[in-house]
Amino acid sequence: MLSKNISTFIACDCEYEDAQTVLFGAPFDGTTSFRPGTRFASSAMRSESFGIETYSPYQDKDLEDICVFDSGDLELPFGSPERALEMIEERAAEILADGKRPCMIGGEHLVTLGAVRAAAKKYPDLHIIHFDAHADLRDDYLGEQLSHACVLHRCWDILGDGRIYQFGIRSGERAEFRFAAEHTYMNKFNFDGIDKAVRKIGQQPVYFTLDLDVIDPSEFPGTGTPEAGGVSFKELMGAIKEVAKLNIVGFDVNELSPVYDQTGRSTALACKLLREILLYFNK
Ligand SMILES: [Mn+2]
Repeated sequence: MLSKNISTFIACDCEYEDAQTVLFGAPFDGTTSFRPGTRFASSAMRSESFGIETYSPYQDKDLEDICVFDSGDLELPFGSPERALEMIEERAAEILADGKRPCMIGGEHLVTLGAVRAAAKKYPDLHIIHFDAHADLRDDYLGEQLSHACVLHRCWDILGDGRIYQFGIRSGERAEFRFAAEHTYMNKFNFDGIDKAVRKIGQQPVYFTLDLDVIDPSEFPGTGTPEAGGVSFKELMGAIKEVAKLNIVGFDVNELSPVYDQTGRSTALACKLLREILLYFNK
């Protein structure tokens, strides 16, 4: 008998019941302020993931030895951020209710809000670790509160002061940096102080959101809002190794835009990074 052609991220073909981590795609880029295209990231990452090895020489671990279930992409409506967020929250909540950890592939960064809403309901003492070039702390963008430029402000609405830790930030309006000084822990430009943050958070539950544009555009050009002066892949790997010490209850990678990835190197980087994250976070 022949079997169905089912596309997953490489080696993420475990049974749902056995999986500790459940992957899903949130192909939404409806509020992207500059250059859209992130809706194609999850499908591009699945197909390009077969260009990387399942084995990590960094960790001497293999995706074949851990249990990740890829539940595919959500079919998100165009033109309704709120409905898209509801569907993302539903999916994340279902995974969390089953005692598993959601791993979401964006999409633009707004998708994070759906998963954070679900995680904060299950874990009222939730914290967020946020890697990004952009502060994403605007209260509104052109009058719209549900925008990828506002996503961390919306998360703050839920979590309040002192629960959001931001790293690598090098872009935003003055008001966002003032907001950060009062309400979040922000480290500009790099990952200095990540070890301190990890110690401070301890074993409280953490949602980790990784906007891939934190990486320098020379290494990662495939994104809608490239911002010069970013971190390197190696620096990011070091920071993720620190984050892995935390109690990560959910995470996402977002803002890969295959449309601007003419050479394919950004997608290849994102795939390798996701492999490393899945292996680091697997306990
Ligand atoms: Mn960003």
